[in-house]
Amino acid sequence: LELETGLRRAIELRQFELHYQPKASVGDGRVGGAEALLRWNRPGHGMVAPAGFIPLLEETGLIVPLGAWIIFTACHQIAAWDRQGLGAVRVAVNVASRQFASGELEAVVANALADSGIDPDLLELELTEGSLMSDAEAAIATMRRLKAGGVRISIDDFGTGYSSLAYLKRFPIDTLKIDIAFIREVTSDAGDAAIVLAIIGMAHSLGLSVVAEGVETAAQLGFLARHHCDYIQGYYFSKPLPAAQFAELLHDQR
Ligand code: G
Ligand code: G
Ligand code: MN
Ligand code: NA
Repeated sequence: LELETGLRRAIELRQFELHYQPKASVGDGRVGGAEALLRWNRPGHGMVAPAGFIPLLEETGLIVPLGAWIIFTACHQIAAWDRQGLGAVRVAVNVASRQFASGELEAVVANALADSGIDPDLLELELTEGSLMSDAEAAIATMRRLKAGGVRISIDDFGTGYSSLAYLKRFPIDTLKIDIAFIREVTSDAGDAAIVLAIIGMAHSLGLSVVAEGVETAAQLGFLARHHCDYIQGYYFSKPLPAAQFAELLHDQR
């Protein structure tokens, strides 16, 4: 209850911010995008990562208005980097199940795109298998309307949920993000290596791009490069960064 009160106040007091973790192209090492990750600048606790409070935001439904703020903020950040001459940066935002099923998502996205004036193609929505499979037909309809608005869609934590392959081919998505669980031991565990290769091969056959999450070592990157993974995200390249630091990184690579 104390945490819930804290979260409500945090929204009113604007204590949330977004950090941005670079996604680097495996081919040339350049940063073309980022994943926006929520942080709570909680007085007396420092910068709090969301694993401990996202579930409560979902339970209470607070994730719906906060999720709208997240999409709005990400779109305006894309516009700001563009104005600063830092180029077109694609930003992915995580969409919670409850937010995906809220019935408000398309309107929220449309408003954020219109208000920021960004190219819709620069906004990516990361959806989980759980959001998509609870009512797959409804999810396909929602995704089609979102895609009609020009945004990109990826499936997050791919391989840990329960998407059926039959649906995968029907989902109007652009990208699969391979869950960190398969990357961690990809260079030493033959089973994980086989799964990662299968995901990359299947994604490319379906015309999808692939992001590997949680890449921490040069050996993991080497494996992914040899097997034609498209993008990496992970501490090997960079932790999630405050917007100003992410801008410096963009500036340095120009
Ligand atoms: O940085 P990390 O500790 O940032 O994130 C922990 C978990 O919280 C991850 O599963 C991530 O998907 C989730 N998360 C981070 N930011 C957001 C967000 O803006 N919205 C939602 N729904 N989940 C988020
Ligand atoms: O949305 P998703 O569940 O994919 O959230 C990504 C989570 O993974 C965030 O909590 C982020 O901080 C974390 N993360 C990003 N890169 C790495 C990494 O290289 N190693 C580990 N252990 N976690 C990472
Ligand atoms: Mn994610
Ligand atoms: Na993930």
